[in-house]
Amino acid sequence: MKKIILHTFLLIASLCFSLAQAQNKISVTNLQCEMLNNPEGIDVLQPRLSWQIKADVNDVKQTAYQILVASTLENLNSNKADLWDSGKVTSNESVNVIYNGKKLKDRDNAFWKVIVFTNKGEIKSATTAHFSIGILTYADWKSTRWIGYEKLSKDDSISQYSKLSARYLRKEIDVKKQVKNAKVYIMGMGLYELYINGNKIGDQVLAPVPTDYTKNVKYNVFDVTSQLKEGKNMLGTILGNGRFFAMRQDYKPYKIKSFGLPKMALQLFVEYTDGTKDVIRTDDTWKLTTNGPILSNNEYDGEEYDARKEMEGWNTINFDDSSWVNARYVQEPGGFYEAQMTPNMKIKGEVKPISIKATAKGTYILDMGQNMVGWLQLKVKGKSGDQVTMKFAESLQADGSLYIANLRDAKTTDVYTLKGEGEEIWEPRFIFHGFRFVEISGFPTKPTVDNFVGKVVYDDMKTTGTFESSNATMNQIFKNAQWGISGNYKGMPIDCPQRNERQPWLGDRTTGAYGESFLFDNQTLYAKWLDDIKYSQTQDGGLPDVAPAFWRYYGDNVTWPGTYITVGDMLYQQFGDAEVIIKQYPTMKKWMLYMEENYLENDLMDKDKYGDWCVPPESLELIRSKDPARMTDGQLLSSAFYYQLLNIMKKFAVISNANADIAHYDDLATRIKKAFNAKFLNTDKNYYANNTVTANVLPLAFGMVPENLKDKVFQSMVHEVEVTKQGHISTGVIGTQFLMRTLTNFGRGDLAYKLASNKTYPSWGFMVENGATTIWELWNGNTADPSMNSQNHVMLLGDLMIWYYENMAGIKSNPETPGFKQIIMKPDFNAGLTFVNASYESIHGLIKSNWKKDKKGLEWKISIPANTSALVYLPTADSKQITVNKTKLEKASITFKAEGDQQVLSLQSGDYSISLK
Ligand code: RAM
Repeated sequence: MKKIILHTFLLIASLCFSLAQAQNKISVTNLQCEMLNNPEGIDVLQPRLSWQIKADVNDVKQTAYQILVASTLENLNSNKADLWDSGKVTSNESVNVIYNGKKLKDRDNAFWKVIVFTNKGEIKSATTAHFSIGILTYADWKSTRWIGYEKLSKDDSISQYSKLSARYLRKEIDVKKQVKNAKVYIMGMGLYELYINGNKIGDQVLAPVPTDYTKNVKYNVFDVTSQLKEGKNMLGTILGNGRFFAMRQDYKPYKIKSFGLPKMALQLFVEYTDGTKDVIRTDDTWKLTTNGPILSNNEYDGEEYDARKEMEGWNTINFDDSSWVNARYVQEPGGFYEAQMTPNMKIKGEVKPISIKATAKGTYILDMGQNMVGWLQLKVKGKSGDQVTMKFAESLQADGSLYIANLRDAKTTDVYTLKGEGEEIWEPRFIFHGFRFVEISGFPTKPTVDNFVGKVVYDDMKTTGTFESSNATMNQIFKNAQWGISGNYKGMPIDCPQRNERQPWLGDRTTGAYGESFLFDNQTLYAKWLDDIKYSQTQDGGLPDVAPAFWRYYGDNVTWPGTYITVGDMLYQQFGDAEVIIKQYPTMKKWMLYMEENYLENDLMDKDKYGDWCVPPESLELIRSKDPARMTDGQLLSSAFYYQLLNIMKKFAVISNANADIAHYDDLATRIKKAFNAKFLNTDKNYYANNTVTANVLPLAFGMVPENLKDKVFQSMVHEVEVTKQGHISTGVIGTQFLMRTLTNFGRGDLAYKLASNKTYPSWGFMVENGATTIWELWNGNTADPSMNSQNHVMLLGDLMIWYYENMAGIKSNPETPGFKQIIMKPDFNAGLTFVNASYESIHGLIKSNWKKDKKGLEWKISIPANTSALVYLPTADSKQITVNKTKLEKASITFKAEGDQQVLSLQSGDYSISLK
């Protein structure tokens, strides 16, 4: 009976849907599970489901949804929701709806769709989506053995410049019957490539994402149903080093973590059409060789490849492996096994070189025209044994040769030895470089730019933001930021891609991650990073400055580890991700208490390590300033930060249902604020400490300044920026994170604009003027000592990108309704720009803000995604001046109110053309 009712309901409903779809052009798309498209092998049993509503008509609101989840596509297509039929749920939530159906288990498959009920009709999702559960039970892994080869070959070395040849593994398997469904679960440490019958599985590169392998090991899952055939099949893998067999083995072993030699574990799970099943697991019948063409692969030093050693057909059944050995059983890496819940890296683009020039030495200098991260593909013809060497660097010296001093001891060199069989095309597999220039030597003929293609490599995430304005410098800074941010995503956010460092430093991303989230869909990457940080916590609660702690820096300061909390806040604000907060809250709380118990003295936190890192120094070759007038007191930094973190923790306590903690955070915050003002606020002169911009901007941004002195302290800061520094930056990594928004929020958007558009030292524009195509590590990056001077570092962006979007474009998520459920559109039209065209693909859909201003007035076109709304601010006290979609505001059916000398319009979803005359 129930079934009949459901079917009749679905029939009537589907008639209504087509009607609604035809009339209103509303569609439901972008179905995601755990913010991933059709993920294989997820790590949770109650995943979150999200969808987007797209509409060509205005004012579309979801009133209810019905989610149908089935164990097969056939079931779903015939509306047999055997896993979960949510029923019609009255709700406007279209993101992060928690699965609440039949209990799922290891390897279960699920197919789903959603019916959305709106004020404009009912719509079913245009497509169906899929997810599968990983292997969550350790017992299901138990009989899968780790295999590898824990010996060095004759050319390998464990040294400062470790060399290790790649491991090649193969295993012939017998597929007995017709395959209905096959999935492979692979842990290949440090990096793997997987082949079936000679074909590479997936288009990921440098997989899996790096972790501290003693804490957690990520497995990747692939549906390989179509790759297997009945009869004999060949599985093949290549194992590279990645972060597992670390690059600098005998160099500071107490500091640099290494995990051993590469190893792997794999399960191939096969279900036949007759319902029977088979599992193929790694064991010592797998064959292995270290004598393949990849002689060395070392992230800092490069890859060496000898094409003469290629083993034609090694990953197919027709190959003689009699010279190979049996793989050995080796120890597990130690960490928990977890399905990787963030996409791997991919080749995300290609760059054609812009020039190639011969040098007096007989080598060639190739210019990519862009400081990029990835590698170079080489096309070459020559004799067997010819050797092409490619050395990578970010810039050139005055004499036209590579500038390599800032790479420190990274050799950044790829070597390709030709087999001499016609045109040979090669690119490395297990390394990457940060480079714009390449020195080519040993090329057998005269190379041209057509012999090379740059491959741009970063995590496979969507570009979500565009930005263009009337200021060319600001536009170029935006492009540089895009290149820099994406290039430094390597399964974790790293500080730089070129020198012998490349570490996931926490402090570089405190608010940077938030700005980045407008440009790239970095949600799953940062959620993974918070797990890395969680796993790096010491027993008593301490957190490191680098996580995963490949470099072991446990210095117990506040500003760097505090990023754990601010990035959580970003995920909540930008993506509405409350689950991540609930998951991380206990670890966050433990760290906050640990710091309080160990380092709070007289209600102040005296634990700082890096100061306001990298302020513009007193002389141009310095890396770090020694001038007390430029530096900000460490106790001030750590106390202000800790105060700010307490406020965020208050919010998290509510989200995590830990309300009992709030009183403590509150009490502590009140005490710190009091002690802070007593110690640092100079009430005669109305500034903090030594009156650096950073000393004033933190208490202003964090709401620590007594109400009656707010304006005065702000004026002290303005005087420093505007008069003393003549409209230039004087802040480092800490102060710059709050600078632009604070200037604007307190009414001096024009001064923020001056900083953003400046071309003279120190400024972002100065980098652009000096040929930068990414963001430098140092304001004086063109003159400073090379020992710490990367040309592709994103930490100095501070809050600049947030300011571009929230304050210039006017695209901000209302903190009350995280994830852009309600958008605050409040551009500062008077800062100095005359137009902005910006867009942001939020989790609810595409937001656009295009405004232009001239003597006649303001024209503003905006798009608000379906099922969201916006508060739109117009700079006039007189509502009669406003027209919306050619109708006078007062005659349009739009709610609005005056707020000071602005009008605030409450707009529902859709496209609007607003003019102010
Ligand atoms: C350097 C890097 C990094 C920074 C640390 C403190 O190693 O520049 O970005 O966070 O110092």
